[in-house]
Amino acid sequence: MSDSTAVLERKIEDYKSEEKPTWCPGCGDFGVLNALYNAMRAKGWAPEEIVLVSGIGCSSRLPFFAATYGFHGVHGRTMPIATGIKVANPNLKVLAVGGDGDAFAIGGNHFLHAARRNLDVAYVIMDNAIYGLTKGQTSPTSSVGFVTKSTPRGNPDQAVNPLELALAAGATFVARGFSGKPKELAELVVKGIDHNGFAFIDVYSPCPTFNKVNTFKYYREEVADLPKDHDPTSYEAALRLAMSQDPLYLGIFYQAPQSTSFEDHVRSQQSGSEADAPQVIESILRRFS
Ligand SMILES: Cc1ncc(C[n+]2csc(CCOP(=O)(O)OP(=O)(O)O)c2C)c(N)n1
Ligand code: SF4
Ligand SMILES: [Mg+2]
Repeated sequence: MSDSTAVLERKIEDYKSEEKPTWCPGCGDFGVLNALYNAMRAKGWAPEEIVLVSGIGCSSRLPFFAATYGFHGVHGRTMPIATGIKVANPNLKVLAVGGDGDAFAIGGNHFLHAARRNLDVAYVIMDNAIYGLTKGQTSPTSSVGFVTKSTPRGNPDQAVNPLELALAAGATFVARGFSGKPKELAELVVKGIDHNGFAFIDVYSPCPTFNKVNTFKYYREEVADLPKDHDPTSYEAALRLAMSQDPLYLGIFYQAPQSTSFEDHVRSQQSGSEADAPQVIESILRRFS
């Protein structure tokens, strides 16, 4: 466990690995990485207590750049890996990170089930509305009409709204940040970490190399903080504000007033009678005991 002395002694440098980020100059992911360093420091966590889990993508390289444990996984499989780590060792602090393609295209199914399972993990998406690593294809969050190498005549598909998706899937903490506001983003991440259950934070994180539409300038003009009187315990208000396109709101849209996480469920089964445990939980416990 981290004690308060250690918190004071820990510096941002303690969370940086020797690997320097390989992202293009001006990539939004730098701001997210800085926000994560600050959030981990604010929590006072020792780097060796933390596991950063990712899939594949430019954004999914992030664990390399932190002095924590890391698991650079398989494209779209961030959530199963994070679930396995958390169930195997609930004492570890698990943060999941990755891209919009990783989370909502190939990983879309896992995303839905992690949300409804209420896994106690904060999941930070670097949403650049494009596939960066593979050099610029349309992603699930790209707008209709968006022209890329994969949609040279314009994207025919409706964009996924990640916040609506998370709310519909039963996520108990749903927020949006912007990598151009790393201080506010770090605060959101800390609140997501403090939430007991699945904390989803979609972050506008521009890709200046392949997405010339959703730029820092674009977001600076389009974003606004959620109204001060917004009640994050209201699911209906969260959904209404998540649907707004003008402005694009930033902040905590929804936080369920009571949230029982997947891990709580596992723990209660562990402390209760084995006979009462549903088969699936029994098998998980047996595998990791
Ligand atoms: C199973 C599998 N399918 C496809 C790929 C190719 N691939 C690698 S990254 C990627 C998309 C990356 O986009 P995103 O997740 O948004 O991350 P970004 O690079 O934009 O940060 C794709 C399609 C792969 N590595 N593995
Ligand atoms: S291609 Fe885009 S997302 Fe990838 S590192 Fe470069 S700017 Fe960032
Ligand atoms: Mg992307």
